[in-house]
Amino acid sequence: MASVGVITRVLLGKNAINKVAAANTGFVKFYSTAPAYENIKVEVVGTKSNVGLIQLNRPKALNALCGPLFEELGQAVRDFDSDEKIAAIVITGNEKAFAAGADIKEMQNNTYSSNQKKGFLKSWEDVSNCGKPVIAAVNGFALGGGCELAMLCDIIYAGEKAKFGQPEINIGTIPGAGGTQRLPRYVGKSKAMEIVLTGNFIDAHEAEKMGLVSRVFPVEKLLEETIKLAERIGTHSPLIVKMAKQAVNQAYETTLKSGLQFEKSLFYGTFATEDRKEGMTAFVEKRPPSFKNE
Ligand code: CO8
Repeated sequence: MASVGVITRVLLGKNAINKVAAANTGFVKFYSTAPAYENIKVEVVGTKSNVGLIQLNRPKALNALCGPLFEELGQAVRDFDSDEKIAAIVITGNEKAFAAGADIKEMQNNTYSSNQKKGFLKSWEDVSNCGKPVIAAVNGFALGGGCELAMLCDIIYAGEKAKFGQPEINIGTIPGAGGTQRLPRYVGKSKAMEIVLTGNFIDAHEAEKMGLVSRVFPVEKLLEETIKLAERIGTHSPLIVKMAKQAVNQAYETTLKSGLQFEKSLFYGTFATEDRKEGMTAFVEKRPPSFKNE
C-alpha cells in the first residue's frame, strides 16, 4: 500500500491535527486515538494530502446506516467540502460491507407520522449537496440505503466481491433514498425494475456492465486505486472541477436543450477564470499548468 501510506494529517471533526500511533486495518492505515466520531473514521490521505477519506465504521452491524452515522457522515462531508486543501472525498466501508442498508433495527418501530415529524432521511442531502467530487469505494455489501449512498456519490469504484442490491422489498418497504430514481438513470428501467422488484443482489462485474460502477479492482487494491483517482482529479483546478461536476449533474435534472444551455453558460464562464487562462497558456507554452483556484 505504498502510495496510500502517505497519511500526514488526521482530521478530528473540524480539522484538528493530531498525530498518533497507526493501526493497520488490513488495507489502509487508520490512526487510533480518542475518536471524534463514533460511527465513521475520517482522515486526510494521498501523496499531496489532498484527499478526504471517510470510512463507515459500524462493522458489527455491516455498517448499517443509523441516524447518528448519517449525521456524522454529513458533518465530515461538509468539513471536507469547506477545506480548501481537499480536492476530492472518498467514502468507503470495510471488506465485508460498504453498508448493508438503513438500520432496520432503528427504524423497525417508526411510523408514518414519526417519519414525517423527524424528517427521516433529511441528513442524506449533505452528501448530494457536496460541491467537490465524492467517490464511493465499495467492497462487500452495498444494499438498500448502502447502494443508495453509493449512487449519491459521483463515481463508484468496486472491489470484485462487492454486491449491490435494493432488497427493501424483502422487508415490506421500498427504497427511500433515491433507489427508485437514481438506479433507472444508471442502468435503465428494465434492470432497475428487476433489482427493485426481486430484491436480488448483483455482483461487481454485472454492476460494471450495467454502468452502475465505473471500474472493478481486486479487493485489496480498491482503496488504493480510488485514492489515486481522487489524486488525479486533484491535479486539476478545483474551481473548474466543481463546474464540470455541476454540468454533468445537470444532465440528470433537466431536458437536453436546457442542459446544453446550462453547459454552454458554464463553459463560457470558465473563460472568466484565471485557471482557464493558465491551463491554455501552459498548453501553448508546453509546460505543466499551475492552477490557483481562481
Ligand atoms: N440494519 C441493521 N442491522 C443489520 C443490517 C441492517 N440493514 N444488515 C445487517 N445487520 C446486522 C445483523 O442484524 C447482524 O447483527 P447481529 O450480529 O446483532 O445479529 C449483523 O449485522 C451481521 O449480519 P448477518 O448476520 O445477517 O450477516 P450475513 O453475512 O449472514 O448476511 C446480509 C449479510 C445478506 C447483508 C444480511 O445482513 C442482510 O440481509 N441485511 C439486510 C439488508 C437489507 O435488507 N438492507 C436494506 C435495509 S432497508 C433500507 O436500506 C431502506 C433505505 C431507505 C433510506 C435509508 C434511510 C437511512
